[in-house]
Amino acid sequence: MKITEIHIYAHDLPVENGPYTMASGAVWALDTTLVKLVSSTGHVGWGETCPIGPTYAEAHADGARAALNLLAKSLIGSDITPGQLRRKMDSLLTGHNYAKAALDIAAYDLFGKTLGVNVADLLGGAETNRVPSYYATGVGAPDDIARLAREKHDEGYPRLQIKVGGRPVEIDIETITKVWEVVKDTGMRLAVDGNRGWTTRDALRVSRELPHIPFVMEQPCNTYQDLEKIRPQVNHGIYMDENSVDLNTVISAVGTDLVDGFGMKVTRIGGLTPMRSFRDICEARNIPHTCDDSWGGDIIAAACTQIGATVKPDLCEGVWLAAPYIIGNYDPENGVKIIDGHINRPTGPGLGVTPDESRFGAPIASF
Ligand code: 0XW
Ligand code: MG
Repeated sequence: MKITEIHIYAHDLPVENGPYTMASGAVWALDTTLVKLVSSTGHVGWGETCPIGPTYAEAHADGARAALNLLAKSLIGSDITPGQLRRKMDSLLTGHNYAKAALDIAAYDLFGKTLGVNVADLLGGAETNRVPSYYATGVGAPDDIARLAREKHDEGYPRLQIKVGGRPVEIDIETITKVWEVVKDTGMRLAVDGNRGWTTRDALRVSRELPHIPFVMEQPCNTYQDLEKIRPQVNHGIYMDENSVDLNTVISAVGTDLVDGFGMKVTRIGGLTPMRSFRDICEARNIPHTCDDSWGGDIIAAACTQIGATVKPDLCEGVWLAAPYIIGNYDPENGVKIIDGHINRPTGPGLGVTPDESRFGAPIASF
């Protein structure tokens, strides 16, 4: 089966009750890019990629669209199987994983819809139809974040990610301490995400001053080398997020015992094809990880949920979705939602969601 049409769409996702804040700044609206693949059998598959602004990672919306334009014109007539598509894309463009990811996700959706098989089954099989999520707080005042922690625990979230960085580290220490006072007897797991915002000095100080609080430090500092520097000196587990840009980096980080886990983004690593290899590398070394993305609507949400459902349950640190910040769903019927801190996995063929494409307007490019 061959790809006969590719359409690229741009769509605005305003942040409900924004802004969303991280160490690197605040975002009020996100610019997402969708791709629609049509096959020679008339089946349709959707993909999406939505960088959270231009400074979170080496990714931005116009960059995704430029790369997708370049790729799409040479992919008409290619086989729809994700593995073959992956190699073809790599022969046309080096790097740009976050753009290729949209086509890779669309190929899984298309392949699944063509076979009448759900994407989780294509990825090895779902362990659950109720996938745990986690809540990410944003950078905020200590008392506000502690209040939010209680609220999210009561809503049923099994895990909380506290955002820190970009301000005096004393406020971060106070925030973590106040959250711990609220959740310490609840079993709620904690990650403290610096989003590259701490110096190694700050990370060492936090770990020294809070040895009794069992959080993991997610991407505390800017570089891979920063993590190597603090690794032998901290009390807390280290999770890598932004630095894990490709499978090669993941193999090095796992193989050298640099990290205890990952916050992983499906689009950063290049889509569901490399994400399934990542999942298997982690399982081989018993390493927990999330299955997230930086932002995105129902297509990204479904892709993260499908792969998240296939992770060995005791290694699954949850699937983060932007859904709480987005008004409505692309798919009015099977849109992906978080209920009681968990996500009901869409079980229909492909990703299990079918967007109402009238929401996206006319394609910005068609091939
Ligand atoms: C919480 N997230 C998964 C969503 C935002 O894009 C940031 C990200 C993270 O963990 O860094
Ligand atoms: Mg993170």
